[in-house]
Amino acid sequence: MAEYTKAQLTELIIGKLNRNFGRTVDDATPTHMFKACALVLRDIMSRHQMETGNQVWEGQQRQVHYLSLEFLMGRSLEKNAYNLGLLDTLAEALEGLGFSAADLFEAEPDAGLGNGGLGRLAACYLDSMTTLEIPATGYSICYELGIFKQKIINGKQEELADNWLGLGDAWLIPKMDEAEEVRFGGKIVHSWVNGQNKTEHVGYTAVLAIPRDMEISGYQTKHTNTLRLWDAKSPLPVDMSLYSRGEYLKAVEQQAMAEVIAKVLYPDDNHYEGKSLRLKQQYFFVSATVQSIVRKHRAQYGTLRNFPRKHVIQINDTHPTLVIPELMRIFLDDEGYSWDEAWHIVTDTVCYTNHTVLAEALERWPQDLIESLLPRIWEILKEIASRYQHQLEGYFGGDMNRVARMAIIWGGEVRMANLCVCACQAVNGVSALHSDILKRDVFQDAYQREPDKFKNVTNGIDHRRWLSQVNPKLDALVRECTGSDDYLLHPDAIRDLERFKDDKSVLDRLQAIKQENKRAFAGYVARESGIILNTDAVFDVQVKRLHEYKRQLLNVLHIVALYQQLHDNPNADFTPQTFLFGAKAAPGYHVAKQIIQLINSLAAQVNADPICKDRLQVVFLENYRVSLAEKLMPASELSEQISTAGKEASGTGNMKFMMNGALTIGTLDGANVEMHQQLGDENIFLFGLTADQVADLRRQGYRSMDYYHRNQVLHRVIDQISAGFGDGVAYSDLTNRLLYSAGGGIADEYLLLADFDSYCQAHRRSLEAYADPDRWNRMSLINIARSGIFAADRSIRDYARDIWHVPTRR
Ligand code: 26Q
Repeated sequence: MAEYTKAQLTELIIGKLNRNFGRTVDDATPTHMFKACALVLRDIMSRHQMETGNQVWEGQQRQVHYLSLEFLMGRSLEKNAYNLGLLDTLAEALEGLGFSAADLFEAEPDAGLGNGGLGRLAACYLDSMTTLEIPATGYSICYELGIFKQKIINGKQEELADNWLGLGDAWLIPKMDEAEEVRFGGKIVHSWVNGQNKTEHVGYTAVLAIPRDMEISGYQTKHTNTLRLWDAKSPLPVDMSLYSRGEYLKAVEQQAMAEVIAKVLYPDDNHYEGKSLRLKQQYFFVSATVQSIVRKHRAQYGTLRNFPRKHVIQINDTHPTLVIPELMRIFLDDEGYSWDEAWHIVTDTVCYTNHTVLAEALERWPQDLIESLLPRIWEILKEIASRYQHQLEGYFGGDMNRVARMAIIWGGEVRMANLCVCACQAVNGVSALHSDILKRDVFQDAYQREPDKFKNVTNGIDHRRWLSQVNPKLDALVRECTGSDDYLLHPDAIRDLERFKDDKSVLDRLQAIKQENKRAFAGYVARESGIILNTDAVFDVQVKRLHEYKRQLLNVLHIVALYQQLHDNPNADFTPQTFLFGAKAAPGYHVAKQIIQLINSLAAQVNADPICKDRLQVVFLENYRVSLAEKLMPASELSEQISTAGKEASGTGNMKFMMNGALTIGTLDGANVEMHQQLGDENIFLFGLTADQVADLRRQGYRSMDYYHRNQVLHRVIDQISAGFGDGVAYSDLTNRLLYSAGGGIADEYLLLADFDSYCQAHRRSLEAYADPDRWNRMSLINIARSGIFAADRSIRDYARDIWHVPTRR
């Protein structure tokens, strides 16, 4: 793969500096240098793309189209250099030019086109699909502003705009000639022309969708895929002075609509809000994508009859669901196919992945909104819904409750998940437990009718990025112990590491690597924030979006208990612990923001208390994001995965920690269940109610107040939080939610109090293990050795075999 020498790369970089920026090496800034390197790698990938694209075309292979409103790509320069086998050569070339590769990598802004797990999963899957040589394209929106930057000011979250283009667009190639037009509003006119039904859309507002393509490299392959990001532009020129009255208003409308559509990523994670702009974003990207796929297909095959054999469309949660009626629209209105012909093609093509069972995250769009914004789509939706309704009535007979539960349009709303379940070839959950819950609970009626439609594909992560790239010392140890770098393309091979579980020298090296990574991370934190982390303490880490179901507040309860214990017994033995948090809250999620403030109040209290010195430390890491996770994972020792059982669909952070040798304290939720299956009771710190026990307890009537009264420690912790700490901010709003029901909700909806005692015990078990370094290091090694099945390559092979029916490399 290393087809370039240092001299060649140097020449290419200088060429870019000269031609694109009018600079010599001497007057180039790091920004120029970063861009020049990005353009050089981009050219290499474009060449690969042309070569492999031709093979795909000639082989007429089935292609995967991965539709997602989010791709949380992070940084690309180091990734692409790694995949192309140019990491060392590039570093040498840069050094020769007086620049450090590490500094340039660090200068790249994260492409933050996603919120959290769902978006990062899509990014990991692009890497694996490309590495496994699957012809695949990702589609999303080229948001001008990605996920906001988080500042903590006076302990509170403030949001800043994330203007990532400018540097980040070095990777993007605009393709004006592949623009598509997307139509909103207006009216539908049906007429008969020569005995044929003709459908016409009049009075609409048009928006131009322009692709800004990002080339995606794979590891040790020339196969190259594309992430197509749609930018929105008005179809009219900016100067509107010449327009007559009617055109003028239309023109202003079109400009306004175009400017706003690709402006900003919605920062809600696991929460649905029926905002019309969000619906416009969804249709904009879906319509442009479908037109683009169909246009290329027609150009290659001249017919759409073979469409399902050549394409599979994977929809990442319900956000791109409108792809279903949009495909119908094109087959019916543009191709003139009958309803049944069109329906067969569509339903043979589309597959759906569910990522959540939280009721507040299920998309249900008001029908009036859809009708006025997307009149033709609305007609098609009504037809799909009414035909489905008939089938259901036939199948379930008089059981109108079930028919109502499964309805696509109900009570003035369009239910996207039900539409997906109706129309898709396959429906999958993202962990074994989650997929079971979908079958037994959320989609139980559909499951009874069509059991074979329901599948599981447990999530995975890009292990080349999340182990080999971010933790080079561990990567070196793995290679040495397993005797090769086979694990990079065959993640199962990492299992070989287990042969060294009783090898004292390997265990010691593992510990030394962790210690060095902790120091490196502490250095970074000191430079960025001035905070000095205690690297002799256990690094206990909870990083993920802030959500009540993820229970950051349970973590806080435990820390407050430790704090009180220290005050009660200042001279007792105490294992030093540093608790690290990182989390963004959705800007409108008030409770989540209060929890962030609480963590910061607690941190201020604990870190300033002399009793806690060198023993207890609490740090809130500002602006948690992909590039911060990359520094943190290698330094982590204890991974907090403590969601209420049944609520976290999978989790993927849990896998990143495991691969980097952190041990997990967690509930039997999401993919933790499968981690436990791999590890056994002895290599993970499990606690808390199971999903079934949670359901039982809720049925019996959960009373959090009983736990408050029965557990003295818990009682005191809650009283302290309610009163607040030294900064004078009281948190009784938060503690009241744990103790009292309000507004129809139940007290302590996520059962923190029910799990508190068990959680504290699990922490004590973890400290016992930590006190015995050999035992801890052995557990850590076993975690790494058994993490192979959580590689995204495994997930993508599952999708390829069970859902997409496409071949993979080797
Ligand atoms: C929907 C409508 C309107 C506005 C926003 C949204 C929206 C946006 C993002 C709804 C949900 C999301 C994100 C969900 C998400 O990240 N889910 C996570 O997916 C991961 C990958 O499968 C799982 O590992 C996590 O368990 C799951 O929480």
